[in-house]
Amino acid sequence: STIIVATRNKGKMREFAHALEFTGKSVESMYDYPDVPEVVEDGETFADNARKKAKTVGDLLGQPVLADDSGLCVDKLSGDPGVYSARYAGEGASDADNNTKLLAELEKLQQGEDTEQPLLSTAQFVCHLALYDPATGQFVESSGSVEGWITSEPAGGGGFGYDPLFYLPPYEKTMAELTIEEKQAISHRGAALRELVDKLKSSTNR
Ligand code: ITT
Repeated sequence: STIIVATRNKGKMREFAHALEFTGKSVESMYDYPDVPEVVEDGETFADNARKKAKTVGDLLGQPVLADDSGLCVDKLSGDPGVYSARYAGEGASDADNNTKLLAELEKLQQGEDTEQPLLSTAQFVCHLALYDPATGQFVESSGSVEGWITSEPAGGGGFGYDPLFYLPPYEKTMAELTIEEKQAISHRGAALRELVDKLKSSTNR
């Protein structure tokens, strides 16, 4: 059997496939359902958007669907880009465009300060997961976050999105310098997935 994830983000897909390997199920994405239209993400929160993606696709396919809404909240930017993380530099922006925009916004704030400090602001990655079952109309949800710093010195070729700019002091590495296993162990998505799996286990054991 399969687990359907309402995503077209290849970085997320890789992480879900890896994290859910233990279930023995194969993970499908929206690339396996090309007729499913893009869901408009107009929610104010990660939770709203995750629920909307899971419910829209779940009702359409008539099968349980998992959705991930996630993003980067930068303290010096009052929590931006937040729910707009995927399109910070505009509709259809690439990860590289978004990273350039993020550094430009933070460097603007630094103007006039004569610092060489590469760590520009504290930040959190946040992930909200929603699993929706159209047969019952019920959601199972979870969330996770991880704290780090935005660095002006991008590093690493792993991960996706803002990972090369997300510096983790305890590891002295960016998220993009971690292996997929290391990222999973500390990331917002890893934490949210572990919480979801625990919730599903305890509900089936009752
Ligand atoms: P789907 O809606 O198809 O799943 P998306 O990329 O549009 O894909 P989101 O709206 O949830 O998904 O936006 C998530 C964005 O947040 C993503 O494009 C990255 O820019 C950023 N992001 C989320 N998780 C990340 C991670 O683990 N590492 C780096 N950046 C991440």
